[in-house]
Amino acid sequence: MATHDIGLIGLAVMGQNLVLNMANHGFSVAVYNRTTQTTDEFVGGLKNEPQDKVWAGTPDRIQGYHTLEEFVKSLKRPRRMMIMVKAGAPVDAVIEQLKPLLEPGDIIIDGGNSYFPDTNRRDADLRKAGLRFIGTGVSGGEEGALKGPSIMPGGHHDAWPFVKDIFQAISAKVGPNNDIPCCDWVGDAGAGQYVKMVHNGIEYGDMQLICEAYLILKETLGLTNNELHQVFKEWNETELESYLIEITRDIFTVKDSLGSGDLIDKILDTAGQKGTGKWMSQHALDLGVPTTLITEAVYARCLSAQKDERVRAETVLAGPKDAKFTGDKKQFIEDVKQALYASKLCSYAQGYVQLNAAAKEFGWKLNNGNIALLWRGGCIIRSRFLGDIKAAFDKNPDLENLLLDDFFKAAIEKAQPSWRRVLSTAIQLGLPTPVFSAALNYFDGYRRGRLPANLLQAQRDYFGAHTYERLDKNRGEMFHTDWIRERTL
Ligand code: NBP
Repeated sequence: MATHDIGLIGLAVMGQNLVLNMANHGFSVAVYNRTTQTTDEFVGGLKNEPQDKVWAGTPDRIQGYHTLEEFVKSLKRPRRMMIMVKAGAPVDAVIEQLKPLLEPGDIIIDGGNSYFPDTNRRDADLRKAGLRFIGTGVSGGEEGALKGPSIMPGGHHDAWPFVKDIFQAISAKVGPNNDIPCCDWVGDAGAGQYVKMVHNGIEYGDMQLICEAYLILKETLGLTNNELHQVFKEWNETELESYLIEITRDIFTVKDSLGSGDLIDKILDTAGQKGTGKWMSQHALDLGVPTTLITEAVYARCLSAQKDERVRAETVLAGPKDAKFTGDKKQFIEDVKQALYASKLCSYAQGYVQLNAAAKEFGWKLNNGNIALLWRGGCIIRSRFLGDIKAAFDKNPDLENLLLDDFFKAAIEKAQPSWRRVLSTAIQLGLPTPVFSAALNYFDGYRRGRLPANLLQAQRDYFGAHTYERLDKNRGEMFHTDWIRERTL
């Protein structure tokens, strides 16, 4: 008998926690996993879960199935089923198994970290088969999945009314009454996955900026971990208040359980990258938009991964000798805070520029203010700052660049002297600040009506007859010069 509100396929950590979240909100859920033992262990173990994880009565709302046929038959119509398996080929494999079991109008939701061109393709294929597909970003890791993630759905718009109640019920909530869901419709086809990719890219940028602030404070002022804890604690009570600043504050307090001292000082300084930051940078290049911070953040991870080579290089290559910071310590900490804020603003400005370019490319209608709201809670980049971004887009939905909003324009003007002092100091001391620098370079480039690309065009025309446009003629009117013949010296 068709009894379940929704079905979920893929019972690894994300799937299990989403199921519990749905059941905790009163929805009845059918579950299926390729390895049936996982289904049995999950469903069988529910009665023994601690009460803070599973509310009383929840287990009765979750039922396991060993075959997809039984699973599909158990769902109310139109059938709603969410796939939470490993991104890539496994998602296609599950869709292919489901297709013959479904009826027109049924809804397949992919909640994994899928690459947006795959979501575009699946949306188009499933439309042809009469099915409705949703590709949704889910952010917040395992804890978010259980207690309230940020959810960014896109795909077949007709499917949205059928999943809206469930998604908005299980999502994180923000606002004075904690009742505004961090979940709303994003746009057609792969728009939801695209927004999730941009979220992850921004996360890369935010994390690297914090790491650079840490390096500058540690190397310039010699702050101890205790002092760093204090600095981040204070910053978290300002406009920088965010999940990432909060966890950074806490990290400096953790002792090494395997030895003496603080754990942070024992951690190997190499970072990996799973792909979403890279995807965003790759697509920025395809679109021809300068998403420089996030790309530098990806490169910073790549350089960090070259540990052995860096250790060898350290013995060969020297930085500035005897360079020392001599300024005011308190002022410098404030300068770093301002630099971090201004750089972060550039990162979000770039992220939105890329989102708008992608929307234009794919014909998506995105609501930028709503996207800021989706990220306001539940996800890794949640912050007070996103409320200001929402306000900026609410004031002007067609805002070309966040840097042009009055509130942010004033903020960056205020931060500018500090931002420049911090970077000058870092350069003089030889400290690597790829993302802080990329931010300031973007700002300095974006705010100039004239860049040196006139010389670039002359060079291209010189060696390749690529032609150029002139300042004093109509755009699109092309000129070529025989530079060798015209040389005057
Ligand atoms: P995993 O990404 O580790 O995937 C494991 C699940 O995929 C298992 O249920 C496994 O079934 C199933 N699976 C595989 Br692998 N190949 C399959 C196939 N060919 N057919 C059917 N099922 C298959 O799980 P996860 O960490 O829970 O993540 C799920 C999705 O959510 C991923 O796309 C991930 O990127 C995304 N995500 C994860 C997080 C996080 O914090 N972990 C956060 C946000 C998003 P089996 O048990 O039979 O092997």
